[in-house]
Amino acid sequence: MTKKALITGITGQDGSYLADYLLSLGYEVHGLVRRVALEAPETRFSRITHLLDRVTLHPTSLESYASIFHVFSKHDFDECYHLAAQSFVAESFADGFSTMNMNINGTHYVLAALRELRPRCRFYFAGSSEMFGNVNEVPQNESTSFQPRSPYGISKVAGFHLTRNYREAYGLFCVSGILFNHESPRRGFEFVTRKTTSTVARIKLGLANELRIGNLDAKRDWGHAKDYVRAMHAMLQQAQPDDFVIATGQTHSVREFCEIAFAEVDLDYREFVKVDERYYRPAEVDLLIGDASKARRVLGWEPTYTFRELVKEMVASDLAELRSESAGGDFSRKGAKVQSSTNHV
Ligand code: NAP
Ligand code: F7E
Repeated sequence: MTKKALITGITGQDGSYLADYLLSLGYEVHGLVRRVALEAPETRFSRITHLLDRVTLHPTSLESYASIFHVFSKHDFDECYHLAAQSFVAESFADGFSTMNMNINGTHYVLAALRELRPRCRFYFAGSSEMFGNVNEVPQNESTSFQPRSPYGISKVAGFHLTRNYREAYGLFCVSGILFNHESPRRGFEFVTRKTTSTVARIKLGLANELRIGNLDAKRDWGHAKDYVRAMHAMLQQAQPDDFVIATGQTHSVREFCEIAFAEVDLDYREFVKVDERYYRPAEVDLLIGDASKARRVLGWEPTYTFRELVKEMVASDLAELRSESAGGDFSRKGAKVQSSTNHV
């Protein structure tokens, strides 16, 4: 029988790759989107343009229990991937309240609606290496303690505990993936990798002359989003619910990322990168490196992209995108299947 999956955050980097992956496996894919997104599909749906005619979208507010309840009352999903979140750490310092409200309550509402209406539906929570924060162990695994350094990290720790509590208290199949940084050509422009590769492309084409950036010494375990969405799916196929770290096991500094990205277009990053204090965070996570041996052993999961391949793909994609924009590229609008919700939400 065809499996039916719901993805919150389907318009984001991971949601779009996960939708691609589940469709390739024969799933019926549904997504929750903000109502406002329907007003500007050209920008809001840019990552899912290619699959709009193969998914069903539900305009829903994740800040309203009634709105989420309504979707679950109409549809019996086999799997729910809860990816929607305010995901930019820097923004969480600027507005901790909205990050907390969205990330914690949104997760709680989805879990509560599942418990009430669809207790058989399996649930995935998008946990994060930011939960480890000020790490007391290198590399970090499923037993490493959480010492978050940002409102974003704190909100993810709360979501992680909520997810575990619903599993233990109500017997729901609820799991958290503790995913380390993962990037791609679909990454948001504000994250350091895409900010770098998009600016490298602009510099190469003569449209910019510098990259203003913050802490070059921060180190991250960067993988490719395409690899990481396979792990999300694998977690929901297990006999027992459990949490997993997903990471490459290698760490690189922001400086190394810049060096390789500029070198891809035969430029020396030292000539273009300008450190700007505005991009420093009030509290930094200095070093992240994950130990995904449990995922390798239990899920049979392996990353397929190397760090260099990731950087190369992102630079090439940004160059191609910019060249096509300069040549007058166009957004082709496709019809999405949008299910109307009730008027009161
Ligand atoms: P992303 O590209 O920023 O996508 C976030 C998604 O959440 C978008 O679909 C966005 O919708 C939606 N969203 C944000 N605020 C919302 C709100 N108030 N109401 C409804 N929807 C809202 O993030 P991502 O990189 O795909 O990450 C997916 C999830 O994994 C997030 O929970 C993130 O925190 C977590 N995570 C990411 C990484 C990583 O390295 N990428 C690592 C660990 C965990 P709009 O398009 O309408 O804004
Ligand atoms: O920063 C440093 C910055 O914003 C990476 C999210 O997906 O991964 C992501 O969070 C590092 C930090 O990602 C700039 O200080 C220097 O040390 O790309 P980022 P993040 O904060 O690691 C985790 C796992 C998530 O869960 C999050 O949702 O780069 N950095 N200069 C900079 N960062 C940015 N954004 N911009 C700079 O100019």
